[in-house]
Amino acid sequence: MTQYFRPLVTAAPDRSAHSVPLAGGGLFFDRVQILERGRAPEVIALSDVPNDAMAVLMASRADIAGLSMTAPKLMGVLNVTPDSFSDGGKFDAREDAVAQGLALVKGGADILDIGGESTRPGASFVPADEEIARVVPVIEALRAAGCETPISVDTRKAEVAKAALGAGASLLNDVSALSFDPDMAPLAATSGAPICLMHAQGDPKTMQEQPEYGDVLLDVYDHLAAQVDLAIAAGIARAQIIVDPGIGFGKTLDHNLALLRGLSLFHGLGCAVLLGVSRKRFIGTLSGVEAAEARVMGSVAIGLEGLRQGVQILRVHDIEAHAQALPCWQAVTG
Ligand code: HH2
Repeated sequence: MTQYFRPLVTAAPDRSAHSVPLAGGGLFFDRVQILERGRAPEVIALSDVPNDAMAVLMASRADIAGLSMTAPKLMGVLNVTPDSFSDGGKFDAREDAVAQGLALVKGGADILDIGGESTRPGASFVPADEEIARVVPVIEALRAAGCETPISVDTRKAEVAKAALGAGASLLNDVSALSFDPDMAPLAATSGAPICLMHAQGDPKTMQEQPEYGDVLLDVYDHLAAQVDLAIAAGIARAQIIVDPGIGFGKTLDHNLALLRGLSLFHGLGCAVLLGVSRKRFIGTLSGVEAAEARVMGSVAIGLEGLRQGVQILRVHDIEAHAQALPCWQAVTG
């Protein structure tokens, strides 16, 4: 039976003499939880972890789009769609989108993630030409306005990704983890652009109908491991791959919570880890806050738990709240 090794992360003030850095960053671990299907988790000492697993957990992650992964980075969300679940229709006029992009950068975004197709539960498919017409002019206008922040394009389609890279984007964010468009992997390989592979079960249209897993944490991990292997086989360097458990994408509340509780497992894939919880439905369920844009405090709380488990990139809508929380959290844990 496959064994999985989840580092139990400690912040610097709590580290013991035999702790080691997690992924070459500012967090540490001195124990590991072994997970196995059908068995209760067990905590073991580092000396009992196989050398190859230790090496992956400890190795520094490469810079992504020129950004060091040794300290957390904030990715600001800019949806240029009429129907995104939290900001749909707010930025679909080009000048509003550009103003919001610049405001996100001013507010502290290290990366902008621009999307032209909503992937919220129940969302409909957007043809590539329409998606291109939404995102490309905004990327061009941001670059023309002097914005130098790395731009990621949130798309499942190679045609859109290619047009966005041509317009000045430098990262790809594929919520289908290469399973939607067979041309995405070769595009990422030839362009050399970093790519985020996000786990989703099913298509946005139907994914929340009845998501099912044997063991959600291990199933999502296995799927991402397989997609990382596929990406590497297509010529994408592991150093350019970011992994993301895909909170809310074909997951119930319990699935989301299990993934968040076990998040540090994903460092075992040897890639930077991205987390997107911002304003999501489950935060509304947990807090009783119905309006997506009012779920700021819940988003920050769960985002900080992601950072505590060593997530390198946090994808957020409310940049100012997170940009305020981050240095405070770093000061008390660093
Ligand atoms: N979540 C959304 C969209 N893209 N990409 C990654 N890597 N991780 C995520 O968690 C993620 C994502 C959904 O949020 P949003 O973009 O605000 O909504 P919509 O899909 O309705 O545009």
